[in-house]
Amino acid sequence: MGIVNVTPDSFSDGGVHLDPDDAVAAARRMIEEGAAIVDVGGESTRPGHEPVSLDEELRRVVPVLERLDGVPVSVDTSKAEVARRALALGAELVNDVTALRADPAMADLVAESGAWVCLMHWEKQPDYADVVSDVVAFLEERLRFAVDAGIEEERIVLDPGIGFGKTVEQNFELVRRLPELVALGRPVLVGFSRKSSLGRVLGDADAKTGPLSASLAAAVSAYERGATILRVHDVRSHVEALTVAAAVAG
Ligand code: HH2
Repeated sequence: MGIVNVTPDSFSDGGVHLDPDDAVAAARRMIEEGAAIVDVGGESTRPGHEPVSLDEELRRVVPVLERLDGVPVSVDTSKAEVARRALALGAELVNDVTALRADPAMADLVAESGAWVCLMHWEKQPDYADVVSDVVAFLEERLRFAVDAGIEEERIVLDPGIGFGKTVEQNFELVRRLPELVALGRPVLVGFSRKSSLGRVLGDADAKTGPLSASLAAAVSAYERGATILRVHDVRSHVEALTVAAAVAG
């Protein structure tokens, strides 16, 4: 999954794709480089981000989606109205980092549209007994909620939410013990690309991002532990690394 942030303030690529033409070109290039889908988002979720109004999020995302006809698209949003417009323009997956908790209209919209949905773990004030068990319990609960709302279980993807309210050690433990999430029986998405825990484990205690080399190692580690979707900025390098990892796995 290639990341197309149409935002001025995303943590690693803020402002890069703010112009719709640049975002569309980046998305098409990612597909050419081997991405199965591109994730288009108009609101940053990095720590301390500015909330974005509905109008502003639509203004950023809609012109991009209008020009991505025929490209497999996921929309990174927590707002049902943004998701509704994106689905009408052909998006196939709703990537909701709040796991259907921010907008009460989101679950019904996804159910009625028949789209895929990604449910991500994010506790704003975490108090983990055991981070992995707590993430598993949360995702199990959101999975049940989604199915009860009428979303087909076969259309649901789960995500541990790397970097969302977790320490460096907790982020790595989630990947180390990814099989406990995979055991829930749904595809697991991991988004470790460029995240600050990578820079921090390399020795920079104040890192805001991590380098490509570290992103590749995290993606391959997650793949080897059962992740099926890797959300990444640098598509070509990840496709190459994962192709080799897959060849080794046989
Ligand atoms: N991470 C980010 C945003 N959306 N969605 C899912 N499902 N999983 C993730 O790990 C995830 C996500 C944050 O990364 P990025 O999009 O690069 O930055 P920002 O939120 O600052 O736009």
